[in-house]
Amino acid sequence: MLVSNKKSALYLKSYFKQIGLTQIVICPGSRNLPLIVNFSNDPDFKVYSIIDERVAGFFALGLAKASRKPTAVITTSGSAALNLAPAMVEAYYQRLPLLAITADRPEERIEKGENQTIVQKGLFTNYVSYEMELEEKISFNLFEKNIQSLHQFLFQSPNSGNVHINLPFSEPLDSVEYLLGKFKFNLNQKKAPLKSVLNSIIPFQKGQNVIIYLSSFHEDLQLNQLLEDGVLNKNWVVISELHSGWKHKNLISQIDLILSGDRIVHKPDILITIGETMLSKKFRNYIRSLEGLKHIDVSYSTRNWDSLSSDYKNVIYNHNIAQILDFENTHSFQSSWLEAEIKANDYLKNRCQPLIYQEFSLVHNIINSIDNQSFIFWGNSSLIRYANWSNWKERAQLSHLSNRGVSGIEGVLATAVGYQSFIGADDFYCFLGDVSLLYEINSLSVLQYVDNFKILVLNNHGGRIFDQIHNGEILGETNALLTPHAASFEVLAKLYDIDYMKVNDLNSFLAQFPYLKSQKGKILFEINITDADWVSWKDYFNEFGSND
Ligand SMILES: Cc1ncc(C[n+]2csc(CCOP(=O)(O)OP(=O)(O)O)c2C)c(N)n1
Repeated sequence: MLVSNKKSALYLKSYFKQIGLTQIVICPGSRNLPLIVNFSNDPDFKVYSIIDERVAGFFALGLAKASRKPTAVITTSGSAALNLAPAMVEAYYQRLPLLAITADRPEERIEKGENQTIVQKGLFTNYVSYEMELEEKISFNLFEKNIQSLHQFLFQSPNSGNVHINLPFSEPLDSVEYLLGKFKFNLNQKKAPLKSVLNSIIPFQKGQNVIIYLSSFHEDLQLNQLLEDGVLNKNWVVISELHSGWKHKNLISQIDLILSGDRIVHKPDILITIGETMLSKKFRNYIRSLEGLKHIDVSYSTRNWDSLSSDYKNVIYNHNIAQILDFENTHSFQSSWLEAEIKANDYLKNRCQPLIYQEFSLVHNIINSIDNQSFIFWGNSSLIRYANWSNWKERAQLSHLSNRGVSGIEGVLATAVGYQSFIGADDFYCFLGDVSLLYEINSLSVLQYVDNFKILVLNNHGGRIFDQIHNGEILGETNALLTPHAASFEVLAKLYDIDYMKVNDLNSFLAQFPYLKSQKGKILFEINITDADWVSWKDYFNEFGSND
């Protein structure tokens, strides 16, 4: 097989093969030629070529999210490497095994006026869980030794997080040789000690009541089983967001509605949070208002989320989670929360029937009408909130996905396409706001890697979430928060050769959405919301009043 004569590139490829890392996203460039040669010539790797590093980073993030396996994205040097930053930050907070492999110039050429050169050592320092540099002439033995700690890091848990490997290469970059045979590294994987278990035992007291709040977390059968047992047999109250990966008829989904108006619920003594950032600002404010509340935060790595309560403890998730969460609530505590949930759901049902041509009502209807087993990747901004307010709990077979690591509007489409390219679902939707889609137009180029993909775009002609959460009057005439545009999504669809459909009112939605559902292929479906259709969140639910 033809390979580059750079030893670091050669051994890295062999290591990836040995651990089954086969999905490689390549961003074209010169300095990374040794890596490109090695991966493109080896049929054991599935190689994607993506020009925009920001898109490539998120596409690889989607692959990693779907496969739960280390996935590599390879760039050339300079700003190309830096353009991976948004995806690396997202991977860091979602604890996904995204590996940024950046080619660099040799050390003596850095900061010497060379082209496409920046300081790449420590490029993502605050947002990377493991970083290393591999010298180009590295010996087999040294590589084996150096890779050992990366190996330990990657496989200590499925949620270890992201990695940056920087590889300096000197010229010539295109020297190749034929390689017969293959390398095998001697890799030991020590089991990580179950540290902190003993001092994690929490002294729950009889009569104290606990609420668990689940935001987005990696689906975990052990945890799901524990939660199910808790709500059924120990009066647990579990508030869940739609993308949490756990569904149960007795979970609490309508937290914003429950905390609106005068619905009385029992106050908890202890809050346990599991997962990424919390979507509900109303719940955060509620928790902050409770005096003497204890907060136990279960996470995959150490963090300090002590802003909700001064009595805070971080517990690292591990196999002994059942021993850690050893508590039982009073029956009346659980029933007060379940009653509030039933009332909220009844209210919601009445509020959303019949269907009206308004943003929330349409999102609610879409969740209720798409086929079982469908996947929906939600854009940030208003859409994920609408979805979370819907009765998603009743559609237990749908899979809801999101990028809530840092909640950016960028990269959602590219992540979704990466995810779908790995799972190849029959029905996969990505639902975005118009500004979010325009922000990442380049991501449409990666649709070439999927057969079926439906983009829903809620076109309310600007980033209208700001109309919901801020008082535009203080911003004067220019109101720079709003970004109205006259972009044509039809032209965009043409540009990328995908089908296009548009609805402007209730009748066209009712006629066209069932047709969209029945179709295969790649389709951009625009839901046009004019100012006349636009309704403030406060008006959907008089009691809501939540400014999130
Ligand atoms: C990368 C990034 N830049 C800016 C923001 C701030 N932001 C949040 S929502 C939003 C507007 C999104 O507009 P759109 O996608 O049309 O959705 P809508 O607000 O109409 O729901 C912006 C700019 C962000 N979250 N991420």
